[in-house]
Amino acid sequence: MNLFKSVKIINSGKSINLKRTDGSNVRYHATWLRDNALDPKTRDSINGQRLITISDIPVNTCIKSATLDEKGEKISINFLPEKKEIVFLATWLEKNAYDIEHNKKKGWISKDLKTWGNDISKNIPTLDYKTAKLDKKLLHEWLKSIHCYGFAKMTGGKRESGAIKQIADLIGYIRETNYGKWFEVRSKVDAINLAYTNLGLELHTDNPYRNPVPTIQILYCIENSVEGGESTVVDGFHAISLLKEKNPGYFNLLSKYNVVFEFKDNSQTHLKSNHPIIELSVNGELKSIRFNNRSAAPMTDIPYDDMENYYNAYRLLAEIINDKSLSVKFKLNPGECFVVDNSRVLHARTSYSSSGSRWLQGCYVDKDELLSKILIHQKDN
Ligand code: NM2
Ligand code: OGA
Ligand code: ZN
Repeated sequence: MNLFKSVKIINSGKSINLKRTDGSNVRYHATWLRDNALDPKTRDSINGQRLITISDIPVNTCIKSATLDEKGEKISINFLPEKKEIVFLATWLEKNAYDIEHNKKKGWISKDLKTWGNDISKNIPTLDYKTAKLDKKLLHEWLKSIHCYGFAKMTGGKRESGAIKQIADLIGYIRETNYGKWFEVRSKVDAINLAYTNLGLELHTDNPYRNPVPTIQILYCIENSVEGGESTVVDGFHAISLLKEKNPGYFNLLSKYNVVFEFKDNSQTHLKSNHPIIELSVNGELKSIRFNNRSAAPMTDIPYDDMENYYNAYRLLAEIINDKSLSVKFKLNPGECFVVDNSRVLHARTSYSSSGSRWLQGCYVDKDELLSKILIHQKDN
């Protein structure tokens, strides 16, 4: 495919300008190009890792000549003072272009993600465990939906302790915490955490007091013959977009100030972490939500003048989160589990009776491995 029709050196050799066949332009800096050369002295030809450092690139690096081949597929560049000739593929340059319109709106959501409300109820991404083991393609689709929706279910697992580990292994590496590699979610006396009682739990994300916060969470059902004990999930990113629409000032407040989250288990553990409820990356992308009434500590990082409004903002977000149009409610049956992206999707349970039995196991898994599996599968197909 003919991508480019001409190349020009600009800015006294500090950059090049490539004209595309559609007439648009894209620029690259000399230092950027030199840093990203793909020759075997710059990048190891076996593992692709960079062999040079920034200090190896002369500070006065500039481009002496830049030529486009006839097909418009390759651009060869001669760098001074090194006198080094490097060839770049047009497709590679296009794929890595940075001279583009960057999203500057605060709170934008990656295009890989789809937000949802109650409408997803009839269409919850669900896979049977045995099918997942047999069909790589369906497993991959399921993994992609954990990323895309931050929520999926798996059915048809064994109704026994430890079966959760087999689900975790499909997704990535277990993140061990003070609660163990995985934990028993059952009602017990002298519970160290309200999750280990039969009380209802309001919509929340887990472990906001931990840094980093565990990303993927699995809740796996072994027994659930109680009355109540139903699960609800809500897309926190959807709730945040609605908050931003309704009141941008409130959205700003919740992303601007840290709140404190804390967990104490007297003898063993004392975790404390300061983070905003709405976390944005430096480029404004919506990264995560932390929301947990049970472990929110006194807020001490919000100035007196903003505290009143901060509470109003917090209250409005809670109202949106609890709006029925956002929630997906279901009761887990033995052998079923649900998976959430804990940096995005909130979960809750209703209180349950002391008659019957309810036994869930839970664990955390690192999302980076999930994303890695998705990329690897895309490359292979
Ligand atoms: N458990 C289930 O983050 C929380 O404190 C929620 C977490 C105890 C691991 C419960
Ligand atoms: C948890 C939790 C929900 C449930 O363990 O983190 O929120 O259904 N449990 O018991
Ligand atoms: Zn929880």
